[in-house]
Amino acid sequence: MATVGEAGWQVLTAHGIDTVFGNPGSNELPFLAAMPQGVRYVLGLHEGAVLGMADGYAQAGGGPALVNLHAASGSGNAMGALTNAVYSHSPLVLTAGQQVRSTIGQEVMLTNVDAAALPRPLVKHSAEPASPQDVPRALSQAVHTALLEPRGPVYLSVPYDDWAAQAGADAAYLPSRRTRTAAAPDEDALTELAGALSGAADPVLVLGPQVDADRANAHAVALAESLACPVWIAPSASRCPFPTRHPAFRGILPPSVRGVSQHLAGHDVVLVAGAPVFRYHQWIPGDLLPDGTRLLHLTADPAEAARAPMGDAWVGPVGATLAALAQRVPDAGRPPLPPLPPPPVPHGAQDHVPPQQLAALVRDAAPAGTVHVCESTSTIDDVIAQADFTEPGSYLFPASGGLGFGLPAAVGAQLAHGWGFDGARRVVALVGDGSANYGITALWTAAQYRVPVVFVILKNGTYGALRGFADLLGTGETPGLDVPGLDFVKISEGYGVPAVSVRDAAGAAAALKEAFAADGPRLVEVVTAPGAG
Ligand code: TPP
Repeated sequence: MATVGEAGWQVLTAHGIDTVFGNPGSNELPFLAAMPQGVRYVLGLHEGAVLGMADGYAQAGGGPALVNLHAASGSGNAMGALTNAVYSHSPLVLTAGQQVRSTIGQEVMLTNVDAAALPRPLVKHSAEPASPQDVPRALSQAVHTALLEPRGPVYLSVPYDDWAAQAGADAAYLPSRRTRTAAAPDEDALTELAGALSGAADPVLVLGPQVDADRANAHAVALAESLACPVWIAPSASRCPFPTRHPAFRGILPPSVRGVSQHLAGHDVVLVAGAPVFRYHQWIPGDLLPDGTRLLHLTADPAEAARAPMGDAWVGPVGATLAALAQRVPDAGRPPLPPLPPPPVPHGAQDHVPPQQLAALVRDAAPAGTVHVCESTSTIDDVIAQADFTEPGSYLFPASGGLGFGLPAAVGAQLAHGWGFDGARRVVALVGDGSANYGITALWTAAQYRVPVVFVILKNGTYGALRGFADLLGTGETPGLDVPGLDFVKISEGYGVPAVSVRDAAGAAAALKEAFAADGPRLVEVVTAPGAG
């Protein structure tokens, strides 16, 4: 007869789970002791980094990622990073160790009091099984729930004495179970959407992260070419759903009501696919839509459909629906859009490299298909303007805006891409000198597991995005806006990642070339504003 630990791990490995991202405590040791051969444990030194790594791993690899956290305190540390995983629809299975079942009521040390309630507003499902024998089934439920559309993180708290208990015979049914969401688009939806798009005089596509997650970028291109229409990325983009050098590509919509509305003016039909309507960020009020514009919304997430303030929504598989629309919508007979002129690359002085110039240098130094994990909050438009993304999965950004994603997610993404071995994709992290501090311990994991991420720190000495907000809100000079005195070379070397600091374009180009040629992680600190070094 199997133990609960053996039966539980059989469920996990049956779903292809071969990696645990974790930071352990006493409550978790029995679970880890039952870990079968062939499963690798990736240690993160802080739970925010643990979760960010798992998020990057799941987004880059497309499968579920298992996270193991220490009771309430470890779960709490992971909570900020969890907000990103919710909005990136990452199928994360979070497990947390609980104290011995018979002692939970006494609230002995390290009891996770009311454990299932702890992450509840964020996760799709949260539970603590009512008996040891229910643990394998609860794990199975957790994995299926995380993977069923709309995907998302789930949480399971397990008392640590459960793992050694005898499993029930029923557990044998679990490993081979499969659950599926309907993969075919709805015929009525296709007819309506195709009719509205082909009948439009001046349509526009607004694409979101789900298009990229579904690897439907090429279908979006085909549809845009049939319609001869411009394509925008939805505001606050966490992925890039369209090739950035395609003539139809227009960039990211600004994250405000008025900004979106102004950019959509003149279009009679807008199809928003695979994004919420909309992830506004800056409060600049205005009309939700321009006069005479009809908004059609295609999403896999019923909650996204329901909470939108305008438009008609269809809930269904985003990638498959775009593929079918691309087949069904006839060529509009309009001339193709002329491409936008390539953006000029600003040149810095001897003492700094402007972000857009740095983005161009990274583009030129990175091997084709490199995944860009970006968390330099005031320079996203610069990166997108210079980028030459052709493949799905080329770009990741924290989906809820919670900082601490960039460095860890880059490590997780590189692990999903097989350490970059044998021609597998490389990963570069473009992270601000403010953002880097929230997930800095990921450098240690990169060093210890020799994960060859190129970490680029954009050093401007300030929280640039907040300075932008201070201008917008008219709040002037508030406290807490600058981050002077950080030496990322020393910090990086302290965690075991070789690093250099550069302040001119030639130095940056040389350092990037060397970093991409290395067989382990490298960090390049680049001064991006005058006086920041
Ligand atoms: N804390 C968390 C966990 N998430 C946040 N989004 C913030 C604080 C608020 N915040 C948003 S942008 C930002 C801060 C602190 C500044 C980031 O600065 P940096 O990484 O240097 O990039 P820059 O804006 O200068 O380009």
